[in-house]
This record gives sequence, structure tokens and C-alpha cells, in this order.
Amino acid sequence: MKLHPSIMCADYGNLAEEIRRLAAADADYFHVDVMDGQYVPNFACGPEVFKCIKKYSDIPIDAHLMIANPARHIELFHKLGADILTIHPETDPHPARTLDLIRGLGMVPGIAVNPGTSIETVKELLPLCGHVLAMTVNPGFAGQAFLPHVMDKLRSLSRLVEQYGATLCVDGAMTKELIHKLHGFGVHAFVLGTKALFFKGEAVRDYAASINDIRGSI
Ligand code: S6P
Ligand code: MG
Repeated sequence: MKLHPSIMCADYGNLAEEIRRLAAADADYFHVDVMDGQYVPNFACGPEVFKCIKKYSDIPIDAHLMIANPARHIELFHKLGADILTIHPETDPHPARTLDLIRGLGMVPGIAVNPGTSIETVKELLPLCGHVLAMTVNPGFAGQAFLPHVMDKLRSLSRLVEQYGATLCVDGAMTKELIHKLHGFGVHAFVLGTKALFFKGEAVRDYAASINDIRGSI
């Protein structure tokens, strides 16, 4: 099981220390949400965040591009050290070409599947992906409620993604309980946000204890 803490949920006033503590807590990847205020109604995680992660840890980066026309910026995110690079195919007129470009640069190409997107719409792209990010909230914000209608899709998607040898990762409103349930459906990677790791109101969050607790529950 791979756990991907979402860096946009960390304490930005203390980012270097947050990165060090998450790395020491045995996170598998840093999930970095890049938002452009155009494709989604929010802004998040520019190049400085990537540089900070690289400076303070050697944990690989899973970059989730919520930006219009992602093809324009693939080389930039390669230079910034992304290991997995996920695009939203509906923002790109030629997603198949962009996924090839990502693979050609040595990164793992990924697509995100929104709660309102059917599997049929993205099926042709699956053979080109190493990573499929199933959204269980609408992209744009952390801290939203889990959308239960996505559950059925996750079941079918997990079978299909496995067939193509890619990894299915679930993003949005994950809790320890949901992770347990989805693991039973064949999902093996999870983005950890406000409900699984970055709890509000805790003076110092114990990342190692939360991550151990999630791993132990499987
Ligand atoms: C949402 C974004 C996510 C959030 C993630 C974590 O647009 O793609 O990666 O950061 O959802 O937050 P939460 O609170 O939903 O678990
Ligand atoms: Mg994300």
C-alpha cells in the first residue's frame, strides 16, 4: 500500500519541518496539487513548493496538475523533479500526446478521473498511463466531503487499471475507514489529506502515528 500525503494540507509556515517529519513518518510519495485558478477555482503549489520538497527530502513527488493545457508545462515539472505526473485529460486537446511526452521524459504518466467523468470517456487513455488518480471530490479544494456515488466506479476502475498494469490511487476525503474499505476493492494507493493525516486543531500532529495506524488497519 502506498500513502501519498497531500502537501497543500501541510503547515506552510513551517514547510521544511513538515516535509522532514512526513518523510521520517514513512510517506511513500508527496502528493503535490498544482492549481492554476482557471481549470479549478483555486491556486496551489507552484515551483517553490517542489524546490522545498527536493531540498528537505528524497521522497518521490506525485504531481497532480489541475491546470488548463498541461502540455505547456510538462518539461517544467520534469525539471522540478516530479516522478509521477498526472493531468486532467479534459483540459488537454491531445491528452494521448501529452501522456507520451510525460513517459518520454522518464516520468510515470497519470490521468485524473473526476467524479463526473465516466470510465468510458477515459478508457482509450488507460494503456498509456502508469497511474490513475480517481477523484472522490471535485478537484479544487481539500477538506470536502466524500462523494459516495464514485464508489461503484472505483470498483470497476480498479479491475480495469490492474489489467493495464497501472496503479489506481484515490484522491479526496480519505479516512482510515475508507482506506480499509477501498483496499478491499483492490485500491493500493491513497492521498492523505485533512481527514486521515492533517487533523485540525492538533498543536503538533503525529504523522508517524497516523501513518502507522493506517498501515496497521489493513
Ligand atoms: C483536491 C486535491 C486533493 C486534496 C486532497 C486532500 O482538489 O486534488 O489532492 O489535496 O483531497 O484533502 P482531503 O481533505 O480531501 O483529504
Ligand atoms: Mg490531488
